[in-house]
Parts: sequence; C-alpha cells; structure tokens
Amino acid sequence: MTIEVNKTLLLIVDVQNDFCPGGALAVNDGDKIIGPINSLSKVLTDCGGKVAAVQDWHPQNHVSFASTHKNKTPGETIDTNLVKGQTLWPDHCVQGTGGSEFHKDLDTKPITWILRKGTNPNLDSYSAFFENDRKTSTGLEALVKFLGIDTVIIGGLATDYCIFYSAVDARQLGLKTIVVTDAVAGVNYPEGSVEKSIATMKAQGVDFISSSDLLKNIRT
Ligand code: VGL
Ligand code: ZN
Repeated sequence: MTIEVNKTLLLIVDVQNDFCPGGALAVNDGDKIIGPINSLSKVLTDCGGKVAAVQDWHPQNHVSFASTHKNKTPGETIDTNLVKGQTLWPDHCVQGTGGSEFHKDLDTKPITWILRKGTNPNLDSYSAFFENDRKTSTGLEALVKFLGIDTVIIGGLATDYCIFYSAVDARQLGLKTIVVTDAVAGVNYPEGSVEKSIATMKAQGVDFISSSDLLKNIRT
C-alpha cells in the first residue's frame, strides 16, 4: 500500500468520554484505540500529513436521545421529520459536559481541525461528512477538497456507526479510505452490526490495516 502522506488526512472520530468505559454510551474497550491513534497522529504530522478530529456534539433534548421522546427507551427506532429509522440512544455527548470532552489520553497536539457534528437538535449525524438525512454537509467535504486530500485514514468510535458512515461517505466522495483495525471499536448494537458494517465497508472499497503495518508504509 503506497500512501502520499502530504495528501493524507487522519480523521479521529468521536474519541470522547461518553463512548469510552464509564461513559453514557460506552463502547467495549473504547479506550484501547487511543494508543494506536496517538502513534499515527504523531508520525503522520511529523511526515507532513494532516490530522482532524470529530466530536459528537449534541444539544440537550437532541432528537437522537430516547429521553427526548415520550415512552421511548434506548435501542428503539423512530421516524423523525427528517430521517426514517433513527435509532434512539441514551443522552450522550451533550455540548459542554464532561462526557463530550475528548478522552484525557488522546493526544490533541497534532490535531489541526476539530469538527463538531450532531449539533442540529432535529437531525443526527453519524458520518463526519453528511448528516443522517444523508444530504446536509458538515463542511468536511469542502475542507478535504480545499486541502487536496486524496486519502483518509480513519480511527475512533464506533465501528458500526460513526466510523461506518464516515468511511462509506469518504469512498462515495472518491477518496482512498483506510480504516485502522486496532484504532476502532464498535457498539455492536444490534448484535452482529460490527461484522455487518465491516463487510459493507469492504464491499465499498474501504481498506483495513493495522496501525503497525500502516506505520511501516508511512515511514518508508
Ligand atoms: C455514535 C451513536 C450515537 C458514534 C454517535 O460515534 O458512533 N453512535 N452517536
Ligand atoms: Zn450521538
């Protein structure tokens, strides 16, 4: 795998307290991905690559929170004005709360851009590129184009939601897309969704590689 580092963007997705052990929407071993991400972001920036981080950043009473709706519990699905089949979650990543902060172990020094998504009270956004109506842009596409990026490397949480939608959208935008296997972890709700999402990403041309193998390619 050859990578032109100066056209490469590392996208660090939702490495926030609420998605890590002890958080409101904790992903199993969600904090284990931080070491590999820190190594990658350091090496990439040292070699002329670029790093952006994404934060899930919801207002209180967000449409994706079960608590916003009458008689709904997390895991249920609803049709909203804008989205058919929106999954409902526990309250998480509420703007300005500790749960929405980056995990303390994430090295934020190499991060140039921080993009917040899911800020519209009436519309969720799993993807870093397009919100859940699948047409409202977060602005990341414009940044990527402006910077002349042709490759995105993706790590973070969660494999079957924000990683999945971000990776599929990146492919749709014509970008070479690499998901780092030890730099992602999944919710796996419903059961089997991690496996299913990986199969779909592969079918869309997303590449999967371990951080150690990727680092070898970057350094040479
Ligand atoms: C996510 C569910 C709800 C994610 C965000 O980061 O994958 N999942 N909001
Ligand atoms: Zn969310």
